[in-house]
Amino acid sequence: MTIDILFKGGKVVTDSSAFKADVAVSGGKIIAIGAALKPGADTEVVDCKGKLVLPGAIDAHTHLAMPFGGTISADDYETGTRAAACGGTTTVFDFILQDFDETFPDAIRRRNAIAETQAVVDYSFHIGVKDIHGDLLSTMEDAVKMGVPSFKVFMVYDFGVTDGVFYQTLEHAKGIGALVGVHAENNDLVNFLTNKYISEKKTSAWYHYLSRPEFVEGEADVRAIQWAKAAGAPLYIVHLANKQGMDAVTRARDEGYPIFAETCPHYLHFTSDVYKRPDGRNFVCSPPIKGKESQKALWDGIARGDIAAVATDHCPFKKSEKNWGKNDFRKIPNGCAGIENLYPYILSEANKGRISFNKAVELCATNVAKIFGLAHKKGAIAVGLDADIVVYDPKARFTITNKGMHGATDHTIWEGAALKGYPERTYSRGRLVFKEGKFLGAKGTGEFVACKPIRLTSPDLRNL
Ligand code: DUC
Ligand code: ZN
Ligand code: ZN
Repeated sequence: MTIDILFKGGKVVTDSSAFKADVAVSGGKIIAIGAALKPGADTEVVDCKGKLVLPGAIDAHTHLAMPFGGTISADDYETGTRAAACGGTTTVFDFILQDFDETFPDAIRRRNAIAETQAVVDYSFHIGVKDIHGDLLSTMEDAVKMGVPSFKVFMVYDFGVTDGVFYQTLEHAKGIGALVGVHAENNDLVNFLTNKYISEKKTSAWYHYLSRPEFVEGEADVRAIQWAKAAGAPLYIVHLANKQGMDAVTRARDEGYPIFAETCPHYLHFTSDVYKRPDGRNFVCSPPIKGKESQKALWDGIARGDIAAVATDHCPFKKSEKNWGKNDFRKIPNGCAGIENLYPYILSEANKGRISFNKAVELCATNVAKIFGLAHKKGAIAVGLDADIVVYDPKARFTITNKGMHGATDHTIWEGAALKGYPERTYSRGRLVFKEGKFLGAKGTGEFVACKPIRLTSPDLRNL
């Protein structure tokens, strides 16, 4: 087989090893990994000396062009995936919010019609469940057959579900190879605390945090785990941000339950103090960023292996939209940009010595592929997988600025953050989509990735 691209002389990093090797790519796939591989006459040789050769990240959690908070999130499938590519992310999972009375396959078709014309890297979906009346729940099987075996319920927001619907969804999902994710916060408490602070004229962004403090999320995590255990179903807790929830996840996993937790870079880097800043509204997301103790619990959870994945919850809004809530935190659209910062931030933390590079790869790529049923195509540097490859320069220095980002947002909560190391190149199925700060991909070249049915029966992903 002719070699199209040869990554020469770099250090290949997987979730469990790191070794000097060349990586050969043909037809968009990795075809060989080994010492001193020989290029053909037409092979493009990429000099990777002093560089790491990594699998592209898989962002398990994005909201692209999502109607939310009285507007639509600022990045669509084109600009969002463009930013992803420039941060070394080669697959994104986007949330489709089901419409009321809509079957799950119809929801997939509705969003995929847009995504397939816009995406610049590969993508897949989770479905946000709003309505299971009548036969709607049974259309989950068809979604699984279409390659979308992952669903999410919200315990908050006006479209959130009751505990009964949540439980029914878990029970139904487990038998058909589907996985349920959950946004866990206690809706009644959020409403009570919000009304209380507003009636006391406490309206700044700080009260967004105080209306959704640690226990509001922690209680819901405990409850969600309780339902999953009772239903005998696996559970994926999205954007975990608090210690009580982290402890509950660890306990359940120690007992052998297939409970998986995802956290986000903003919970690992910032604390709730950001809500006291004059621009605190720009950090408003839900769940809000918590205090130091929770942040430490999340890093400890990563070290123990009880955080399975780090993803962005990318849901950016323009400054002018964030400003709607200058004097009323209820009017701030919830969400922040992060899709371009995920891999650079986590890899930088590895480069600074907080975690290993293997762990960074595990959290941002390999585990995500295993959990969501796409390890047959993505998530590792391995023969037969898609050539989704990042060449990473550990010596680079990078300061995040909104100007240097490639999405459609006009500000970033990461402004000024200093990173050690940065992606130099990103390849999506062997196509160069990012090189030395410049986007080189093309609209509509990203493809839908069909995920396999998900059957997680233990907390251990190592043998999958
Ligand atoms: N939280 C956010 O901050 N934005 C999007 C949806 C969510 O749950
Ligand atoms: Zn959420
Ligand atoms: Zn989200």
